[in-house]
Amino acid sequence: MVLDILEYPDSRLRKVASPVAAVTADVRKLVADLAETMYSAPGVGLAATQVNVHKRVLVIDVSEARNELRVFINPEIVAAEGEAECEEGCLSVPGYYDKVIRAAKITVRAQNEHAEVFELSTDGMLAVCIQHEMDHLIGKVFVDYLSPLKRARLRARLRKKQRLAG
Ligand code: GNR
Ligand code: NI
Repeated sequence: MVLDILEYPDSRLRKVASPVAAVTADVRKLVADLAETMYSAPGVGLAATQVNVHKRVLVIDVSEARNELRVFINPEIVAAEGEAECEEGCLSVPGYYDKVIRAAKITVRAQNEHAEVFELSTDGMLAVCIQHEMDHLIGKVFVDYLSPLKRARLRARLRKKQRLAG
């Protein structure tokens, strides 16, 4: 089922997600819906927070063919090193793109949809995406990293968009 995606500055994007106690059928249904919503958007990742479900679950597919779904339940970053800048966008901030500096290499520990614990060390787009999605789970959006001036301009642009829509 394709779910609605919350848009900044919706206050529900600020909620902190709770850990998943057990990977039940409900959680697997959430994973399937997140994947369907991500592919339909289309986006390279989606966190449960963005569909107003406040559980520590996210999905990512950075493959060109869109056939390498990665599921992260209760993700934790266990190591991070270096810095890298990447132009980011977000399905919750449609039409806005800007550079963000994050860790260049990370090791993340999580569970998959079968409740199996795995550890992944990665860099590049996948590392960026994991950090971007994990921020959503703690109520953080990539525009929080922008300068106050840039954020003020973005807010003005969004108010104008809302006025035109309203
Ligand atoms: O689709 C998305 N593209 C993207 C591009 C650069 C850095 C991060 C991302 S994640 C984003 C989907 C999204 O909003 N996930 O939360
Ligand atoms: Ni996002």
